[in-house]
Amino acid sequence: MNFFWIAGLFLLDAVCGQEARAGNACTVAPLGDGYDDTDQVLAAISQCGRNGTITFEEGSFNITRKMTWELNSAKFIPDVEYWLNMSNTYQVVFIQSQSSWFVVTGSDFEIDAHNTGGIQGNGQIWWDFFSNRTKDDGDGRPISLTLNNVTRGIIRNFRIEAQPFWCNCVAESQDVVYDGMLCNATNTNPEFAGTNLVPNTDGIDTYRSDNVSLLNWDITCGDDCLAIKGNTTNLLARNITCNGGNGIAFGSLGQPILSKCFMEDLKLVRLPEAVQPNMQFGVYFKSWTGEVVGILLGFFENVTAKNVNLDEVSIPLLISQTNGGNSSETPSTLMFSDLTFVNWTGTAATDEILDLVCSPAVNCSDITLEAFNVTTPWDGAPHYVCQNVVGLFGLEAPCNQTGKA
Ligand SMILES: *[C@@H]1O[C@H](CO)[C@@H](O)[C@H](O)[C@H]1NC(C)=O
Ligand SMILES: *[C@@H]1O[C@H](CO)[C@@H](O)[C@H](O)[C@H]1NC(C)=O
Ligand SMILES: *[C@@H]1O[C@H](CO)[C@@H](O)[C@H](O)[C@H]1NC(C)=O
Ligand SMILES: *[C@@H]1O[C@H](CO)[C@@H](O)[C@H](O)[C@H]1NC(C)=O
Ligand SMILES: *[C@@H]1O[C@H](CO)[C@@H](O)[C@H](O)[C@H]1NC(C)=O
Ligand SMILES: *[C@@H]1O[C@H](CO)[C@@H](O)[C@H](O)[C@H]1NC(C)=O
Ligand SMILES: *[C@@H]1O[C@H](CO)[C@@H](O)[C@H](O)[C@H]1NC(C)=O
Ligand SMILES: *[C@@H]1O[C@H](CO)[C@@H](O)[C@H](O)[C@H]1NC(C)=O
Ligand SMILES: *[C@@H]1O[C@H](CO)[C@@H](O)[C@H](O)[C@H]1NC(C)=O
Ligand SMILES: *[C@@H]1O[C@H](CO)[C@@H](O)[C@H](O)[C@H]1NC(C)=O
Ligand SMILES: *[C@@H]1O[C@H](CO)[C@@H](O)[C@H](O)[C@H]1NC(C)=O
Ligand SMILES: *[C@H]1O[C@@H](CO)[C@H](O)[C@@H](O)[C@@H]1NC(C)=O
Repeated sequence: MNFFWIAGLFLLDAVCGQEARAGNACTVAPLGDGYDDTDQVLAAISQCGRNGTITFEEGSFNITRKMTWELNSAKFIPDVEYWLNMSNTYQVVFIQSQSSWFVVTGSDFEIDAHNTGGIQGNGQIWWDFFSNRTKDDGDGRPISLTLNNVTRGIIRNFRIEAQPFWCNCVAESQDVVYDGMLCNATNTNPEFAGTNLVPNTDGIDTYRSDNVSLLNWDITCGDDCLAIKGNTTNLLARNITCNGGNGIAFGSLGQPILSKCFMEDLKLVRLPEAVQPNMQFGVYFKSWTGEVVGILLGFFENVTAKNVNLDEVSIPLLISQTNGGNSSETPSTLMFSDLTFVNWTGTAATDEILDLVCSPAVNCSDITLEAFNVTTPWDGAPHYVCQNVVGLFGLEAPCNQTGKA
């Protein structure tokens, strides 16, 4: 059974639920500007919320008071072709023109799914469908839950099963708390065992948002567990488990500013090879070369990652200022400074523990390691790459000038 309740005054933009499978079917269409949709949504939930299907037609629902949603409706069978048609999803997220299924916007609300409700993304159908197709940003695969233009919103104990694409996105928002979030993109089709069938299933992408807290997250995915993108400031992430994927990413195209990100109690867990072969990075920072995007004026500063436990992570800590480019291109001018990594334990899957490849154009400055004790396989000597770093504190052994690759 799926429950969630919503309090406060906000607009719910929903595109969801086709095809009734059993029981009653209700369809709710937004009444339109100036009207209140709360009564009709509650009526549909009481009529069709058990063993039924509620279809929210495209549009904005004006929910003006606290309500309880009791839903079994998440069991719709997605028609991939239908959802790929951009007319059937929202394009509110400006990063790379992504599509969204549910968009929540507004202020002073709380959505509590009590760990039983949320979104069934039916990802397997999508992953299989895209297994032999090109996957591009903005190709229409929907973000499961999008918060856009939110002020003071709380999402609590929410579950998103089998996200086809990004699980969450928060954009253009401030003072948002996510407390309790589960996302699980796990391939179960034996045909694709041992491959990463689930790329782009990021736990969350944050964009142009201030004061977002991510608390108590459990993410299984084949891509970035958290992707902190352009103009995210004052981010707090605490008690985050990332199962498989690429780890925690900082980086974006454009002229991004990322500042004051504090993360603690992070766990990166490698899954069995047949389920998900990637557990690529612990925390990584990427920027693009100057030539690709023109002159970059952004900076990443004051990022802390504390109490990080790694389980066979390929490269625990990486800064790459040539992501997607090649060495003949203009170096990136994105500046990294004041990065602190405290109390890192556990194991790496290679001896490349630290790989800081900073741009010769601007250098990285003030990188501090404290109680940074990640062990290499077979206890081999760790390999530390540090290029163009000014002010590196706390590294026990001298740097190796270049990587081994
Ligand atoms: C929402 O409903 C209220 C009445 O409860 C109305 O005053 C308001 O204009 C409606 N808002 C929108 C955006 O339709
Ligand atoms: C849903 O239907 C199934 C079988 O038709 C029944 O066993 C079950 O009790 C129903 N659940 C609810 C919540 O009504
Ligand atoms: C997409 O959906 C719109 C609106 O339902 C429809 O008019 C259009 O023909 C669809 N496009 C395709 C390629 O199916
Ligand atoms: C992809 O695979 C499906 C069957 O799994 C097949 O029907 C389809 O033609 C293939 N598409 C391409 C572009 O190869
Ligand atoms: C964001 O929401 C506020 C109300 O909370 C509204 O006034 C504003 O127009 C919205 N901005 C956009 C870009 O939709
Ligand atoms: C994720 O889904 C897979 C496949 O359905 C399941 O085996 C696994 O237990 C799930 N993980 C979590 C944390 O729910
Ligand atoms: C950490 O988050 C998980 C959910 O992902 C939760 O089960 C656990 O209780 C949390 N731990 C603490 C110390 O709050
Ligand atoms: C980030 O903010 C800066 C300064 O306000 C602005 O110049 C830049 O365009 C913004 N970048 C993005 C990606 O929003
Ligand atoms: C760095 O960020 C933390 C919050 O994570 C904040 O308390 C501290 O004041 C910031 N330091 C600077 C120099 O801005
Ligand atoms: C270091 O982090 C681990 C979790 O990864 C935690 O159990 C331990 O208490 C932390 N140590 C200190 C000194 O904070
Ligand atoms: C580093 O971790 C290893 C394995 O957990 C442990 O044996 C060693 O004592 C630790 N070293 C320090 C300096 O804490
Ligand atoms: C860095 O690499 C390790 C393992 O590859 C070596 O054991 C170190 O000797 C080397 N250190 C330097 C300063 O080059």
